[in-house]
Amino acid sequence: MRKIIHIDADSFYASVEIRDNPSLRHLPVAVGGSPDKRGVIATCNYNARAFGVRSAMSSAKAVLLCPDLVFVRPRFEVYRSVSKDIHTIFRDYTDLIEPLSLDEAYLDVSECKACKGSATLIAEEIRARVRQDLRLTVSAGVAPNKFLAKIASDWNKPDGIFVIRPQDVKDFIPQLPVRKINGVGKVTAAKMEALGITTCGDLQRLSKDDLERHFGSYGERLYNLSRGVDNRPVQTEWVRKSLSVEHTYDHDLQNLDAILDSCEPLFEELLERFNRISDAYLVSKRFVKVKFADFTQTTLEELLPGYSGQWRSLPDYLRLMSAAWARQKKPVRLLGMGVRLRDPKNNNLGEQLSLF
Ligand code: DCP
Ligand code: MG
Repeated sequence: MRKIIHIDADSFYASVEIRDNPSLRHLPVAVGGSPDKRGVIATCNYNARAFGVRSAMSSAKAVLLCPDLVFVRPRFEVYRSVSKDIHTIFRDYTDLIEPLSLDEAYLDVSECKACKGSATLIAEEIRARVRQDLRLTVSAGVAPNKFLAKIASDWNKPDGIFVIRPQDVKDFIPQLPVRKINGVGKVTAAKMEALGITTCGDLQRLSKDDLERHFGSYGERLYNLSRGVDNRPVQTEWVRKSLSVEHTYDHDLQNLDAILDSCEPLFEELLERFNRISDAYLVSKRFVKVKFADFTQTTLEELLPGYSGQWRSLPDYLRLMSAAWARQKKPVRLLGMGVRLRDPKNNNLGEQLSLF
């Protein structure tokens, strides 16, 4: 069973603007183009939403709904930089992060050991840290999959959290309106309503065949979602830049022989780890790391000019390790070895780089 958190910042652009200009705090605020220049609203704070102002609305219509609306020009560089700061907090809990936009992301925290592994406490901690460090609020949804986590983050918005535990899914899902399902827009919702379907519970009464007859290739997905089933993985855009293994020894290794003897198990472990990552990665360099007993350390790496499989050579690692050790010739507390990787997306795209 996975533990997924969906995080979505509250009225993101507007909250950043109000944070940086507190005199706006109690006013209805919209970020976007001004009404006299046929501008559009990117977002607005909840105060403005009470008047019916919404994202993507024309600014002209927004001032009709809310005559006192304060317009602020967007500062995208600032939002991008805040987004990076939020992701830095995320990365203290997991590397499995799928950004959906600047202010929204899925986190797979199934393997996270923080907060005794409680996804709910992790989500609360992330919310608290964003509030303290960045003076912004984010809402969180915690659930066993992406579909439910996203619904959950919206449930108690703004500045809220909602948790759907695996055992809660069966009771939660039947009452859920179909329009909460990602992919069910106005047209599909109307079609469903004509069939007497307004909730996931109604959908559950249709067979897979019925759903496919009415909704085509989307039918099977509806069958699963209406039961709270969603196996899509959290897909990171994160690219591994290196892979390495290291070991700290109980007793310092006193001489080169002891060091070289310790290399083979490390090399085996490196091969094993390498075989577990995507085979799209190519190796550009091999490297070794030596930490001496006095905690000084050195790394030595070498470029692999030929085909990338040639990094798999224990004698070459031994040669590199000897050279690294020879820099100080002292007892050693830690040895490491690894490879630097090429971005799999750029393997055949050398020319594309020149475009930038
Ligand atoms: N955005 C935009 N145009 C839209 C929708 C959004 O420019 N049509 C921008 C402004 C938002 C940001 O993207 O601040 C994030 O979008 P959200 O849908 O998450 O909206 P908010 O964060 O503003 O509000 P909420 O509290 O509902 O998440
Ligand atoms: Mg948001």
